[in-house]
Amino acid sequence: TPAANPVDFPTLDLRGRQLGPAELKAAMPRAETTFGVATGAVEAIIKDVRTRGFEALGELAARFDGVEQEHPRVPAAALDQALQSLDPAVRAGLEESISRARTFAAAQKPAGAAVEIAPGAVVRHKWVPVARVGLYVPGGLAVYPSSVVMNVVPAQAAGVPSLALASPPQKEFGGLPHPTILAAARLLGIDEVYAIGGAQAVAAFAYGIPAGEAGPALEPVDVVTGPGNVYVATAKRLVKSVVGIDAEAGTTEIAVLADDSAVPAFVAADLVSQAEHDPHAASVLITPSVRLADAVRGELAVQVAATKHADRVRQALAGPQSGVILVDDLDQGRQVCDAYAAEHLEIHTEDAAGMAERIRNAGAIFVGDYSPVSLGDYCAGSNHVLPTSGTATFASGLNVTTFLRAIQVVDYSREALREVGGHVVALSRAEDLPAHGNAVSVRFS
Ligand code: HSO
Ligand code: ZN
Repeated sequence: TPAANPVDFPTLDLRGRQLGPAELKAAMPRAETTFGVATGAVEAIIKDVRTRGFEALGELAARFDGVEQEHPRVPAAALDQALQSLDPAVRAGLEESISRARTFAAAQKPAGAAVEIAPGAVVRHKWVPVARVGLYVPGGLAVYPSSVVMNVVPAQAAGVPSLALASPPQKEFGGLPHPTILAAARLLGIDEVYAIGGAQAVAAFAYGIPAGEAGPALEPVDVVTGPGNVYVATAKRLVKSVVGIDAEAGTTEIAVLADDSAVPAFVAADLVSQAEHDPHAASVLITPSVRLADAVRGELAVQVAATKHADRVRQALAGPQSGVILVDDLDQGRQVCDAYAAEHLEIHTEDAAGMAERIRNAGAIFVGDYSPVSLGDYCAGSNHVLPTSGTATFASGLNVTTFLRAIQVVDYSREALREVGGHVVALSRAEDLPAHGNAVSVRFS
């Protein structure tokens, strides 16, 4: 093969620098966030949907999606049709993805803590699913039926009884959402699907739309999940005092911690795979080995030249959010991983499993040569909706508990209350809330 053009993939050299956790965090390669730019426009859309319901949705569909629409509900026949027309190989892939995700989700249901704190004094957690979830699925360039699977499976495993899906109307599909999205919904047993785009879908889910001339009501939901552009993210942020939202999904990112035992072709392929999503995607290699870094660069040159979305990948790899971070040793490498808190962290080191145990911050960890991120994107059984932009320091990926609430149940007998009552009275006095203490004493006087 002719020598491919080298790929621009910047280096950050941390060798010999003793940086504390906060300094390390500040040194990490990150894209600037565009925050707040859409707030005004999105506020107007939410207000419009709240006050004018289906009429507003129709106008927004005409304005943003170029389609005529009276009522956004997708007919059941369109869902059936989409599944029938689905490529059999894609259907088989989705079925495998669903089955593996369901197996892991079923095992996630919390057992529920129940403790007899003292004789007759029982406190427990009662886990209850939310009643209704609205899932937004983007349209346009990124049509991700896999994301439908990842959002729906944990909600269903949690026992959520009502699930609705919204995705933008597409002109080329007669005003319906993309057929692959409809097919995925149908495969998962979802029959309530709407052709509504972006911020207006989030607004409709959050506040609901009463029945009217256009047709039946769209009932409000308790939780809105799903990825989307800056408008969707802004809408979710604006409605989150009314409904629960999943963590805001930023642009995808992969970090790879590797030593000389890594296979450069595998590492390069995985960096390219996530860079393919978006020119702003982040691909980061953390290694103490200059030799490995050079070998991965060589592989990138060859692989990027041959990949379909080479322009996008080149931009992502060259961006300020991507590059090689050179470290003194694997221990500093581990500290860098924790400072970066990647959405996806791959570990290609001699003792990959041991290293994975020591990592504290990551959305998901992929252990060893044969657990690439793209496996997790589709068919590992894990979830691909994961915290980005360093939010893995406090947030988790989508899972069954996202859709559950832990209600604390307190059940004391007369004797158990009497035994602890004096302490309640004393504490209530200390807080100058004597009626609190009285609510106990009154039961024994
Ligand atoms: N890597 C993306 C998910 C995805 N990949 C969907 C392919 N399709 C964010 O985790
Ligand atoms: Zn991906």
